Order: sequence, then structure tokens, then C-alpha cells
Amino acid sequence: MSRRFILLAVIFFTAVCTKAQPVPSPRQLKHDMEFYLFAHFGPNTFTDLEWGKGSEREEVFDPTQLDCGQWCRVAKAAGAKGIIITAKHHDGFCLWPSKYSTHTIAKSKWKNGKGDVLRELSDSCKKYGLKFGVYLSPWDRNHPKYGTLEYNDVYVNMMKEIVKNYGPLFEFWWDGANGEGPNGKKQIYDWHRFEKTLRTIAPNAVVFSDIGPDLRWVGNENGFAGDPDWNLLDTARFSRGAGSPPTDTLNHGNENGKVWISAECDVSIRPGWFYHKNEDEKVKSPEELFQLYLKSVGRGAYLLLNVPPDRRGLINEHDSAALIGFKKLRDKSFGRSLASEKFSSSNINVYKINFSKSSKINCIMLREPIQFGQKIKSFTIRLKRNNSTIKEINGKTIGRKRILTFANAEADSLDVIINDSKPNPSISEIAVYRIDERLNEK
Ligand code: FUL
Repeated sequence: MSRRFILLAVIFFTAVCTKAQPVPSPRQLKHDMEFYLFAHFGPNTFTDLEWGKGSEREEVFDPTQLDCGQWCRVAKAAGAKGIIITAKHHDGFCLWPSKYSTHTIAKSKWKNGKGDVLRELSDSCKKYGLKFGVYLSPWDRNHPKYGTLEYNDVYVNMMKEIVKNYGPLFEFWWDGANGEGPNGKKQIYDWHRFEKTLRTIAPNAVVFSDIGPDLRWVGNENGFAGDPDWNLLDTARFSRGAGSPPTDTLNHGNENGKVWISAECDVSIRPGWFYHKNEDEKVKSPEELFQLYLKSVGRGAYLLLNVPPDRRGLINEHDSAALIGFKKLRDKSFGRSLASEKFSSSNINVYKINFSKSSKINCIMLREPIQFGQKIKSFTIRLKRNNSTIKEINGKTIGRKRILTFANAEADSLDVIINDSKPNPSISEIAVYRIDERLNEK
């Protein structure tokens, strides 16, 4: 047998045995933003509704001191990387003067109908170095074309209008909620066309929906991903809205899923998505937000935290105080590690770190180099003192970031052992912390 034949046979055999694993696309890899804000704003802010009926008069939209610069300063101070705004919620009201609807800001009294919230927010985001994203509800309770094929043109035209006038967008958000239109009809959405349009006009924007194509809904609005959390999903047979995968699947992903679609955890800082004065005292505390961080980002997912501007058009003092407190807790907890190491070689099953001195620790952060896929199914951390194991911590998936908390333990080194994985697993970073024990994951 010639050497060339043997070489080809080996390559073929390896290719068959190691089935190609899904990896994130360059677009998805660039979306490494960890934590960003959602801003639900519109007529509901003024009518105290959560789902506007679509029949609200345009004049109800009248913020007295709208300042998107203030939203951005708060977002920056909170360490958020971008803001996604409800350009149009289910009530159909457009926060920009769209040519494709009559139910828009141009008919409101605000700035004599000359105002444009998307303009102000996209400009402010640029100024403050934040990314700008848009939620555009497919469901529209106002538009006269809703429930007809022509509405798909309206939706496509709105997407084009937004991208052209306010882009670049880092993310486009497709809500799965799909109820009855004003004429009692249900819309048959041309998702295929919507997706093709976005890929053409905004190729760098990640697209969120129940089933991606880039980010998936996590299956709840409480702000936490499952454990394990796979960045993989099988989307065949499923659709957006009522036909979405079961909650459990959205929560955990599919271990052997064919497509890379990470979970994004959308949750509101308040009980509702829109601002309601009577919820001012119900804003989540910094400690509650920290718990959400551990259960979303700390499980390898993304955190999209809704902070709804109030009737003035400002992020309310209650919310900004909670956000700043949340940032302080993250800084205090993760600002300085007691030991950390980055690794570049792959296919190693045991990783070791020696601390510079014996330390009391209660938190470990691990990362997998997800550009090569997500491989690790189960791992054990052995905390050691004087070469003997004093504690074992077991985990399942890692993904882009895994944060584990545990009761204080005095250790001087640790081993991370990969127990079970897909072929060629590796860990790219391990860091050790001591956080306020009261912040441990509950
Ligand atoms: C849901 C919507 O119905 C809520 O109003 C909110 O926008 C939330 C983010 O998504 O499906």
C-alpha cells in the first residue's frame, strides 16, 4: 500500500469518526457581549398597560424630559454593552416616523410630531460607545394590513427603514407573541423572507427568536438558563411562537443539537416590561440581579435586562440605583482573582492551578474556547490543600463562561478534571475568587 493511500485512509477514517461539531458563526462570536439592556418604551408607558390594544391615541405618547443620553450613561455605568429598544411593540405604535404606518410618533404631540426616539437612541449609543439593537414586534394590533399577505411587505419595509436610517444594529429581536389582529385574523408570517432580508441588509446583526437563527429564547422570562446549558439546538419541526420547542429544550438546549444557537435570558428589572409607577418599590435589588447574573451569564448564556424608561423618558432613579449596585457587586466579586490561568493547548483532560498562597475561596470561573464548539459534558473541580483533596465540586456544561459558587474553603491549589466530553475538549481559562458568601448562588 502506498504511503499516500494510507494517509488518505487515515484522513477519511478520522473525518468519519469525529463528526463535525457545530461552531458559532463569526457573527455569533462577535456577539460576545455578556450583558446588555432592553428598553420597553411606548404608549404602554403612559397608559399603564403591558399589551396595548393598538387603539390608543398617538397623543398619549408624550415624555416630558426624554434624554437617551441619560439611558446610555446609566447603561455604561452599569457595565452593559448595548441597548435594545422596542421600536414597535404589539400595539403597533412606531417610535420612529415610519412611512409604513400612520400610528407613529409623528402623530404624537411630543416635539410637535418631529421627534424620533430611534434617532436619539442610536445617536446616543454611538456617542457613548454602546451597541444599538431593535425589537420590532411582528404581532401588530393596529396595522390595517395585519392578517393579510401585504403585512409581510410592511414588516420587511419597516426592517429596511430601521436598518438604513439607524444602523448598524448589533441585534434584531423577533418576539414570539402572536395574537389576533384588529380584524380578528392571524398573520401568516413570511419568516423565510424576513430572515433573508435581514441577512442581506444587516449581515452582522445577530437575530433573536424562539429558535434563532442566532440566539434562542431561554424558555422563561425569569432571567435564568438551564444547567446544563448547551449552545446547540435542533430547530427542525419547530417554528416561532406557538410551535416553539418545549420549555425544557429552550432552557437546556440540545446536547447533540445541529445548530449553534446560544440562549439569551430576557428578564425585567421590574415585575412588568413597561414602566408603572406602582412598581417603583418592586425593582429588583442588586443582590437579586447578581443571582440572575450567576444563573444566566454564569451558565454560559447572555443576560438581556429590561430597564423601562419612565413617563419622563428617563431611566427611573429606583432602577439606576439598582443597576449601579449590581455593577458594584460584580466589580467587588470579580474585580480581582486570587488565582487565574489561561490555557491554549487542546485535548487535555486535567488542568492544574497553584495559588500563590493558601486562600479562602468560594467561587470559580471556567471558560471553554467556544470558537471550536462546546464539548464538555461533565467536570469535577478538586480543591486541594497540602496536596490532599479537601472538597470536590461537580459541574456539567461550561460554554463561554461558567461560574460556580460554594461554601468557603481554604485551598492552595486545584485540579479541574474533564470527566465526559465530545472529542477534543479543552478549557481556556480558570479563575478563582472569594465573593461575599451571601451572594452565593441560591
Ligand atoms: C413577550 C411580550 O409579549 C412582552 O410584552 C415583552 O415584550 C417580552 C420581552 O416578550 O413575548
